[in-house]
Amino acid sequence: MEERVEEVVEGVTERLSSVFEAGRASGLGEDDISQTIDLFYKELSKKEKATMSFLRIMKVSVLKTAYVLLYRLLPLVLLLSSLYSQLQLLIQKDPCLLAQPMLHDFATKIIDCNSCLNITNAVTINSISVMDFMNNHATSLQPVLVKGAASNWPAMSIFSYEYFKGLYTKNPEAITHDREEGQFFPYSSGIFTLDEFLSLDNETASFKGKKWYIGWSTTDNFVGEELRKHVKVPYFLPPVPSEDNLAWIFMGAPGPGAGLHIDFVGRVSWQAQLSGKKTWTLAPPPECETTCSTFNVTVDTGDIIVIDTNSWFHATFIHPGNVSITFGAEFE
Ligand SMILES: O=C(O)CCC(=O)C(=O)O
Repeated sequence: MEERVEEVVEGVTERLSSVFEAGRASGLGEDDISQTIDLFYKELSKKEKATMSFLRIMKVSVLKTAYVLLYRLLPLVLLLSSLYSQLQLLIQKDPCLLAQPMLHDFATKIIDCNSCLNITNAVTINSISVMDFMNNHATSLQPVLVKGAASNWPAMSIFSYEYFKGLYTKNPEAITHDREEGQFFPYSSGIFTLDEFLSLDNETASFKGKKWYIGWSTTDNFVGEELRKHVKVPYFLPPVPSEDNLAWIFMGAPGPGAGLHIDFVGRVSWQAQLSGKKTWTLAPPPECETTCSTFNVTVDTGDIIVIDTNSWFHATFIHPGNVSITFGAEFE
């Protein structure tokens, strides 16, 4: 087929050149030559005409496609890939950026909606063994509320603003460590860093002034070891490696707690309610919002809740009464 096309093109080109030459030789001007070419074209056979216009169309389409790719799509692709690399660099420098709701779509996993399909509440349990928990609940998306599981922890009477401030002040390197390695959640408190939190004036610290609710994570060895003198691994979870010092602390006054968000943390989290009473609102991610339900779970003082915060959007509310203080971590 290719040979045939080439033959036709060669034949037409040769004849066209001879028409040109003949025209020039007999002293014709440009207009006469173009009229001659028109006549020449009319004399071409159907097949010759079809081949020539096919080639013309091909040439125009190839040029058009090249133009669109080069001038329209290429800059867009370059712009997007440069934005993507910039974003990757920013996230490498400051992983806390992933806590920004705007960036969650880059980070959160897409869940299979069958796994939240019939979940409309948390399972509430009074007592459970490690084996029962691991076999029947650890991999399910249904949150588990274990009543009273932290009620004999010393932390219930020890943890307070003054305790946390004293702990960090005893070891200033821990402040530097957690400022650089940890995350701080200001919510609507107007307190933006761990350093600011640890320097609150007495009135604010004792909730007599402006009310606040904040959270932070710690991976500092000293802080981790001290905190773990007063809290335990929940009795229904397997032991954690001793070097695993990650902990999340949330505390603040009655009223709104965390705004609706989804996490990007390593594993499934548990949280012990050491003081106050908190209601969690859990909502499925957008891909499951028509198939799965939104529901609330209320956690009383002394209870422990286990939630896959990477799969459920969550927001919290602290009930009127005591200040809320929680200690949480992740498990395998
Ligand atoms: O305890 C809270 O108020 C919020 C907890 C939270 O947002 C989380 O663990 O991701």
